[in-house]
Parts: sequence; structure tokens; C-alpha cells
Amino acid sequence: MICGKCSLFFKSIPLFLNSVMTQLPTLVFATSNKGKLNELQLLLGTKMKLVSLEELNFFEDIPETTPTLEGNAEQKARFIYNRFGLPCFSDDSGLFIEHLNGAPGVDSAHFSGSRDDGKNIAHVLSLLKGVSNRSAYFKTVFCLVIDGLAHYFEGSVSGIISDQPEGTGGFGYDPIFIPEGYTQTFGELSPSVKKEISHRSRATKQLVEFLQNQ
Ligand code: ITT
Repeated sequence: MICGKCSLFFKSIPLFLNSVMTQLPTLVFATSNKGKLNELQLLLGTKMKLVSLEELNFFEDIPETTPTLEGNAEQKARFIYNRFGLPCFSDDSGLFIEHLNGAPGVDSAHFSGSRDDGKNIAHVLSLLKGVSNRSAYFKTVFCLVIDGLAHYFEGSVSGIISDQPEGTGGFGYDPIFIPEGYTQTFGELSPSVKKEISHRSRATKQLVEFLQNQ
């Protein structure tokens, strides 16, 4: 059983009755990105039930005003922890492109000036037009807040940026990211490949290990 502290809180909240009945430990995931939520639930399988912000009837924008993934991840997790008093974790992630000196990085979600994935992809491809160095990596930082204390977990995956978008799987920049050792983008590869090698899967393994040792 994972982390007694994480499952304690739902006893007082009828919303989580299903989880109580299935005896699954639950943990709030402080994200409004459905792509991340789906991936995390796939990664955790039956180990844990994630509680989304939607299930908490929370639909506000959480401020992300620091210059680092770590800072933003902690800002998001603490915001929700302070609001609901529940253990929770967040994911701040980004695509870091060598030729662009690490951009879009922490600005990945709105690199083109909007949160539109298609526009963000088009902006990256226009900046890399004719560029031969297409090396990049995805990095994610999780911040878990339990009992007011912040714990961090991270993962990254290296690869290259394709010449054009390929595939419709995943979310964000997946259609233009070809992970090292593969010839297709995350958008084309089966979700099981991303589940195995992604930045998020690496951070998730550490999170699960930490919770199992609580
Ligand atoms: P939350 O803050 O609510 O979690 P967000 O989309 O704003 O959602 P971030 O601030 O961490 O999340 O932005 C990260 C952006 O990087 C995300 O919007 C995607 O465009 C991109 N990204 C992150 N992980 C990705 C992945 O696995 N595949 C493709 N793109 C990804």
C-alpha cells in the first residue's frame, strides 16, 4: 500500500467514495493539463488513484511566476496544498532545444504567445528552419507537498526535433519530438513507448518509490 498519509484525507470527503471502496490510495495532482493527467494515471495504473483539480471543483489558473521548473512546480503544489490542506503533487515540464539556448524551456506552454499546441509547434519549427543541430530534451520536475514539506523528483529524455509534425498521439510537442534510439515522434509511437522512456515516467518511478517508503 502506498503512503498512508496520502490516503488519509479522503475519508472526510464523500467525493472519493469510489476510491475508498476500491481501497486505492489517492493523491491530488495539481494540474489543469489533461495530457499530463492521462499520462500519469496510465503510468500509475492500479497503484494509485489521482484526484484531479476538476474533481475538487477547482478551475482557477495557478500562478507560475518563477524562472525554473523546480520553482514553478513548488508554486503549483503549495498553492493547492494551502487551499485544500491535502497532500498533492505537481509537474512542471518543458522542452529544451540546444540551438535555441534551452528555449522554450520553462516557457514551453505558451512559447508562441498562446497555449495552443499547434501554434507552439509551428513557432519552434520556424525557429529551426534550415538548422542542422536539432538536439533537444524534455525535462519534468515533480513537487510533492506532504505535511507542508516539499519533495522533488525529476526525469528527462533526449532526442531531436523533427522537420515537420508527425502523428497525433500524446500532447504538446510530442508530434515533433523523436526520442533517442527511435525514428518516429512521440506523436507516432505507441503510448507504451512513452510510458517506458519518457521524462514523466522517470520522475513517476521516483515518486512511487518515495511514497512506498513513507
Ligand atoms: P499545468 O501547469 O496545469 O500542469 P501546463 O500545460 O501549464 O499544465 P507546464 O507549465 O509544465 O504545464 O508546461 C509544460 C508544457 O511543455 C506543456 O504545456 C506542453 O506544451 C509541454 N510538454 C510538457 N510535457 C510534455 C510532453 O510529455 N510531451 C509534449 N509536450 C510536453
